[in-house]
Amino acid sequence: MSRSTKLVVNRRGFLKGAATAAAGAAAIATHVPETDAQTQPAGPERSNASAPPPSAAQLERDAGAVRPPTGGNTRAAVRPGSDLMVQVLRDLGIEYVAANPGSSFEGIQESIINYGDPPNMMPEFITALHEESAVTMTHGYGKATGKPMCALLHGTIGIQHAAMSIYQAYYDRTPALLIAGRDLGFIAAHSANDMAGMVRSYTKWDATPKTLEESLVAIQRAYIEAITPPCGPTMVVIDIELQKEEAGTMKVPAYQPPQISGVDTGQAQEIARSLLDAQNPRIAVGRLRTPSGVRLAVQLAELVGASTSTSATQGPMSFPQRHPLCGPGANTSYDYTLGLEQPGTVSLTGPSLTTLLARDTTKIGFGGIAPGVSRAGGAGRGGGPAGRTITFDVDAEASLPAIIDEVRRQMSPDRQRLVHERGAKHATANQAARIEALTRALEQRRAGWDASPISTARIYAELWPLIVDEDWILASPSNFSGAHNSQLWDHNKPYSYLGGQGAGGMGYGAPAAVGAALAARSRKQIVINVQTDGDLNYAPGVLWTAQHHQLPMLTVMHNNRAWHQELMFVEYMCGVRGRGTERGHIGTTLRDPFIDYRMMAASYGMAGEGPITDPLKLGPALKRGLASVKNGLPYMIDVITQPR
Ligand SMILES: Cc1ncc(C[n+]2csc(CCOP(=O)(O)OP(=O)(O)O)c2C)c(N)n1
Repeated sequence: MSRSTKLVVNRRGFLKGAATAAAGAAAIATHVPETDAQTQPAGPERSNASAPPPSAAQLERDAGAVRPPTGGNTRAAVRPGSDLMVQVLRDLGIEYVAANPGSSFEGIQESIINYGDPPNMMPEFITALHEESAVTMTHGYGKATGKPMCALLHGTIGIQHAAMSIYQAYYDRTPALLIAGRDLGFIAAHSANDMAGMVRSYTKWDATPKTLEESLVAIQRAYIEAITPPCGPTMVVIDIELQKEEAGTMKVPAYQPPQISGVDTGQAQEIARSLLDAQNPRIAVGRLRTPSGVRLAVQLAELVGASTSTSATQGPMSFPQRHPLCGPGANTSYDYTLGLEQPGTVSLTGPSLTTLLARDTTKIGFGGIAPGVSRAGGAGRGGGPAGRTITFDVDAEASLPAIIDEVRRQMSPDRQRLVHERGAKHATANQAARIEALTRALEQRRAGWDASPISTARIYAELWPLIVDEDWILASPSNFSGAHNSQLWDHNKPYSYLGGQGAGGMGYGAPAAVGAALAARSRKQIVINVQTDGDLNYAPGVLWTAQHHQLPMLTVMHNNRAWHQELMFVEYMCGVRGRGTERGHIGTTLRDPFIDYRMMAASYGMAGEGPITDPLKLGPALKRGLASVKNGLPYMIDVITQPR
């Protein structure tokens, strides 16, 4: 497909760089990462680079000095195309669309807020102060629910602001639906022939439809691609003209949910037989796709009386941490291990069966690997003795119903008795191991209990009794604040802990917590955000979003007044070079002046308190914060903490 760029005078009467698809070009440009080189134009043709320099008048407009034209050339459709686009989102169950406003999607925005009964509901427009935050909200929401939410991005510039967040969601295998508005007529500098190209290497799929009908199909397809494992963000670029077009009697196409492949019947029979024949089977559970996958994993473990491992303390959608079968079990010599979405599983681009050696271990799933990235798995990994491994590159969640059916079919009274006996022994052993680990953990967390700056362990320890009976989500990554939740809290729901940033990019914690809080608001849950200070300062405006939309989010600052991770690196470098660490704080600390986070939150309208330096004042502050959050309003507690 080839395209050309030419200068034309548009209906609004000024010059623009317009893309014209060559005759016969495919109507929708789509990609999958492996084939985009074949489907996308290469080189300068893909951009406006060949256009002559913009005129003075255009530069004025690009800088916002000229108001958009009104009247004649703005089409006032009776049934605008964007109403149908919003109807598609509604039919897909998209709860929220987050965006920082931009005229390239003014049609869609107007439809969200005015179309339907009631308007601005399913989806609701969520006001973001930065595109990076808007997309990270979809990341947090996606991890909390297993479903995509949507973000709107304004032209090339909105996509570039959002790029890191898109990359992180992709790396984290989180579904998200991104719609980028394009207006080739109004501001050429915000447009390009191939806008999605900027993020193509870390989106799972994209399209630039050429008609309204194709736009509706493309939104549906983008949703399907986002939720089909390996999950990831997808993008549809939609021209402003299509949003404003008169739809007439056009119908919204019916949505067909995807059929997600699991193991076939023969494979399910074999896995069920292995689980039932084994004397001591093990199920190793990584990150499943949705809460229903977690329910199925619990069902299978209980049916076969297998001890299980979980990744619930590393991220969402895994086995409940304190389920009686979760733990090493009564006997750690496992003769058969079934791995469900474990990191390290071989990931290919489509379902395929790879028999590596034989069958002491069976691994199902795409593991902890971003779509399109493959990593070698190895025989004998997964908790079993070195032996033969079979890997099925299909979705574990979609495989579980067939395996469960087969286990039920192959179950005999003798096996049932064995399962009960084994399960009871595992439960006793796991409970004892848990008490021992908890006792040890509590003992360790006493260190520095009364210290000021306040210990990070104390924050988690004081929070736990206050939230134990609530339906909570810990949305923020906890590794920088000691990961004390891993041992002190019980991660018993698919969404208890949402895990890390995805690809380690800072500026994630607060917007991800806001995304999770959007999910929480509709589900009567609460969100805990233990917020590192460096991370918050990338995009603090998201606090305003939390306040504006009245989200149940408690932010407790882990305020160590530094980018402490980097301080440690720089001090190490000073040390190994033998020049002393005295100046390691330069460029790595947030002092002179200190930042006042209570005041920052207050300026966005959010209630809060702090900075707290006296550990005795922490507990009462947390109580007040939770009372606010349970009342549906976010709250900020600034705590001056130990570095880690
Ligand atoms: C976008 C981005 N920029 C820079 C970094 C490098 N980096 C890694 S950790 C870190 C410090 C983060 O500071 P803070 O969130 O306060 O956590 P702390 O290390 O103090 O616990 C930085 C800047 C990064 N990971 N991502």
